[in-house]
Amino acid sequence: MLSRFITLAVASLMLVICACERATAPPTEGEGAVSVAPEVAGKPRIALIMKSLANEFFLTMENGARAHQQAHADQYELIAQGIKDETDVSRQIQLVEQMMAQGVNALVIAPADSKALVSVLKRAQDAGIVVINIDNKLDEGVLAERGLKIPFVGPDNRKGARQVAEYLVQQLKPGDPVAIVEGAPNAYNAMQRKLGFEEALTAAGMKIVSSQTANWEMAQANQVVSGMITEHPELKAVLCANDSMALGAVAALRAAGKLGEVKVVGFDNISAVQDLLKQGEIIATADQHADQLAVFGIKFALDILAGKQAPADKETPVDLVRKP
Ligand code: ALL
Repeated sequence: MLSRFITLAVASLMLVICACERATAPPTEGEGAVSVAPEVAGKPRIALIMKSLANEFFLTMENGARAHQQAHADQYELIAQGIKDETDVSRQIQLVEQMMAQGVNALVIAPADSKALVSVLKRAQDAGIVVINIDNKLDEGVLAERGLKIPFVGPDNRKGARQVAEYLVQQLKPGDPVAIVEGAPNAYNAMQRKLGFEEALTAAGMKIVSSQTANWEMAQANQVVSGMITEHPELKAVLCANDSMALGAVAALRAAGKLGEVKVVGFDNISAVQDLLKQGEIIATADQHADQLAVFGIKFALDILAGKQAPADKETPVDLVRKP
């Protein structure tokens, strides 16, 4: 009797061990394979990992994703997470680890740093989780080094920034001194926007007298722009890589009594800049349709989870928005 019981107990234990191994087994098509459809029991759980929720851009993104999930509640569950501070890269890495521990089926992520997130995302992919990169592209060199393929969904930031700057220069004279306020230096989209600004400014013969980062943050941009106008009192325009920083720039100009004298442009088209656009305190921005960005990523993830072929990168729209 006792021996029969022991045999049964050992047999069930073996079954449990086998089941766990199956659940955690990595995809079989080699490292970085994204076309494998992981087995999903019940509705898939998709984690959306964003950056600073203090930035309206990401709230809009989250709301868009939630609306999509509610309209497709029979198809998937959504867990949306963000960090408090734009540059808190280690917190974002922890979030990915937490989502892995919770056993999500897919991760849709806007990385705060294009290089530093690659390692943890590789671990996620190795564990069989579908990973989709949105908004800010991961560094291609680092991905290639690690043998990783992750589909990217997002706009051409260089093109968007160029459009904004081309509009601005129509209101300036060749040789006018201008300055750039850059996003986080470790973010690929920040680098692309800087390049787009520079291209249009140089082509129109503007003089770039300063280019500094304010890490996407309003308060930092306020400080940076105060310094710029003290050092270059003849400044004619400030090009900001996002709207949060454009708001900081406007605050600095207002405090210095230079509003109107120095033109400001941004990027994102958040609702907080709408009044300033009307008043011409910010003359242009770029709309990258934050409400749709995560949704595109979620749709990609659902396709892969359903065993459809892995989609290639997807370029999403970015449009110039001018003073109405
Ligand atoms: C970028 C976005 C936005 C945003 C910024 C701040 O990735 O594209 O322009 O303002 O993150 O984190």
